[in-house]
Order: sequence, then structure tokens, then C-alpha cells
Amino acid sequence: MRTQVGIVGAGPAGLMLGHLLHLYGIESVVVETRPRQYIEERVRAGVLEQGTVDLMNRTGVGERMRREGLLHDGIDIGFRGHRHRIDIRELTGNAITVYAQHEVVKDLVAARIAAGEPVVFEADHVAIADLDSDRPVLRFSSNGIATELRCDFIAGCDGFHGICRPSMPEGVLTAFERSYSFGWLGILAEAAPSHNELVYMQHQRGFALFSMRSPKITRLYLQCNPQEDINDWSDDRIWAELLLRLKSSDGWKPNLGPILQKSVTPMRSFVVEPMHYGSLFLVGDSAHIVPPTGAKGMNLAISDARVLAYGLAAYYKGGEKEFLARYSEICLRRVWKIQRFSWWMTSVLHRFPDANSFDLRRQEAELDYLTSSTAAMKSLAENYAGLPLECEDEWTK
Ligand code: RFL
Ligand code: PHB
Repeated sequence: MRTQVGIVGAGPAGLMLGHLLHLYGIESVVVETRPRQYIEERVRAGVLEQGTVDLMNRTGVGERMRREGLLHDGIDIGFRGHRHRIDIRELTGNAITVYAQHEVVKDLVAARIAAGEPVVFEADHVAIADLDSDRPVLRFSSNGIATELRCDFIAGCDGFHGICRPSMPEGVLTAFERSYSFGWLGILAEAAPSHNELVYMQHQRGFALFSMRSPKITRLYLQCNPQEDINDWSDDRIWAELLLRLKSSDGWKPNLGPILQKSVTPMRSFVVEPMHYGSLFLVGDSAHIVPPTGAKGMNLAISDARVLAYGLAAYYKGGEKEFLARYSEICLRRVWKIQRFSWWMTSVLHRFPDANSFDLRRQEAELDYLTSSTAAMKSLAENYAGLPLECEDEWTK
């Protein structure tokens, strides 16, 4: 079997890449280890940058998002028990949309299937080879039948734990990493959101975040130990801690309700350079991870996919390989700016176990500055709503 682009992984990166390639008239096959239902229900990110929203709308996959997504013009940053609003729309002209990652995934899978483009779920024994040639191969089994797919290019969209990054020869990649001494305990609760925007709250006991998924579902997070056993957290204990940390001087608090799902996520910042070797391109979490505080991971995965699709289109249209050769350099400029922002949001809002009294005062001064200086608020707002893409394609305004 043959295709132009073999795509490993059906997360936001792989599915958006496949979608854009289809619009450019380029063939691809998406190969995913998990069942369709699993990827369409996996609870993850929730905040879409303006650029991601515009891309979905302009490429014909935004219909349900326009109906069901929640448009937010600002966010609250809280500390010492007071909330301060940052008006993202006023400061940047842009807004954000709260629409769950698995809904984006559902919309992209539906578009792919409607277009008759191949996607293989529940693939086994996925492997890639011949990356230093111009006929790399993607091998997998499906329903017990082994397939060897010859490709022009392979896109490694298989996330942090995938096989593509480790398939690069030793010595090609340099990894840059920072781990954090905390994680996030996240819950989904059947409770109407008690506020119409997100609340990021710094607290002596640790960070807490109020978010949402729909007019009936609240999403909440608590800073916790990364090795925390979720079984040690009864629903009562979770609510007590959330109420303590989110307590606001104006009396605001989240609505309580049955907890539908709870889990602990560790946090890390991670980048590999380069994101390209031979015929293999790494896209999204397979090349980089950000801590979730800036709500950037899915957006960054989608912007990598967009850059790669643009480069592949230039190649198939006129044989131009120059843009593809610069894929890694172009993506990494944005990746590092987003790493900086995500690290900064994380360090400003979390309680670091080794912080001394100087660090705590400095952190409060930083939050005081952030919520009182228009220049500081504008910097946060432009990063939060999304920095401009490093290349202009047909879907840029
Ligand atoms: P994914 O989504 O991990 O998709 C990779 C896919 O590859 C499959 N796979 C394989 N397929 C074939 N062969 C193999 N050998 C394979 N190995 C793996 C996997 O099953 C999977 O389907 O990576 P992608 O596409 O790069 O997308 C990245 C995003 O998922 C991630 O960055 C975000 O979820 C991060 N994130 C957030 N991002 C945002 O933009 N906004 C947010 O508000 C936000 N909040 C979050 C987050 C991530 C979180 N967790 C759970 C890590 C909140 C949390 C709690
Ligand atoms: C979420 O709703 O899951 C969410 C929102 C904001 C973040 C991270 C996650 O920074």
C-alpha cells in the first residue's frame, strides 16, 4: 500500500493535519492505537485560542463549536482571596472559546470520515522505518492483518509516549526538560458553572482553577503532589479543598454537584530539537509538552500541524522543499515562546514547596503588578488569546 503522508496518531495534531492535507488535495492515512470511542471521550484540554477557532471555522469544522462553544472575553486572576478580571477582548481584540478537546477530536473524525479519508483505529504493532530515505514506511496491524504503508513523508503525531520520537537515530535529538514538584488533580462535576469565565487562583495551600465544559458541567483543578493517590481524595475532601482555595472576598464560590470524573496529571515542560529528521516530522506533544496552566498544549499541536500542512502543500504544488526543511526552525520559535508563557503562568500561580519567605513576597508582588498594570495585563492577554502564527497560509485573515 502507498500514500503520500502517513500520520501516526489521531489526536488534535494528527487529525488537524489530515484535515488540512485533504483540503490541499494531499492523500494521507491516519493510524491510531486506541478505539474511536476512547479518543472521542478522553477528557483533556478545554480552551481554544482565537487562531484555533478561526482555523476550525475557515476550514469547515466549526459548526458545532459555534453552537456549543462558550465564548469568553476575559479571565480572572485571584490572590490573597481577591479576584481581578483581565479583559482579553479589550486588551487584544481577541477572545477565547471553551470547547473540550474531545469535541474538537469528534468534529475532525466526523469530517475525515465524511470526506472518505482513511483512518485506522485500534492498530497494533505500529512502527516506522527507513526515515533517512524518501520512501519511509509505516507498519501496523489491524484486525490481525499486517500492513506496510509506503509514504513520501511520515508525521509523528503520537503524543509524548508515542513511538515516533524514539524512532529517530540516537544522537539526532537534544531534549530540554523541566519537571515540577506538583501536579493537578482535575475533576468534572455535574454542577452549573457559577461564573461565566475562568478563575485562576493563587493560594497559600496551592493553586486552584475554576473552568467549565458546558452550562451544566464545571471543570475544576487543584495543585497537588504529582504522586498523589486519587483514592485518598474523597469527593468531600476535594470540595472542601476547592472551596478553601477558591474562596473569594466578594462571596463567590463554585457550585457543588456530583463528581463525574477525577484524575491526577503530572506536569512537565519538555522540548526536543530538531522536530524533523529525514522524512519524519514530529508534530504536537510528540515533540513538546507544556504545563497546562497557560491552556496551550492543544493549540500548539494544531499550529504545528498547520505549519507542516503548509510546507507539504508547497512541496506537492511546486516541488519546493525549502519550507519543509525549515519546519523545525519555524515551529520551534513559537514552541519556545509558548514554553516561556506556560512556565511563567505556572510559576506565578503555584505554590513551590521550596519557596522561602522572599519568594512568596516576590510572587505576590508579581501578581499585584500583573493585575494592576495595563502593560502586564496586555502581555498576558496576547499570549493567552494566542500569538500570531509564524507563517501565513490561506486560512490566515
Ligand atoms: P495527543 O492528544 O496525545 O494524541 C496522540 C495520539 O496518538 C496516539 N498514539 C498512537 N497512535 C498510533 N501508534 C502509536 N504507537 C501511538 N501512540 C500513541 C494516542 O492514542 C493519541 O490518540 O497529542 P497531540 O495530538 O499532539 O495533542 C496534544 C494535546 O492532547 C495536549 O497538548 C493537550 O491536551 C494539553 N492540554 C491543554 N491544551 C490546551 O491547548 N488547552 C488546555 O486547556 C489544556 N488543558 C491539557 C489540559 C492536558 C491535560 N492533561 C490531561 C495532560 C489539561 C490537562 C489536564
Ligand atoms: C480546562 O478547562 O481543562 C483548562 C482550562 C484552563 C487551563 C487548563 C485547563 O489553563
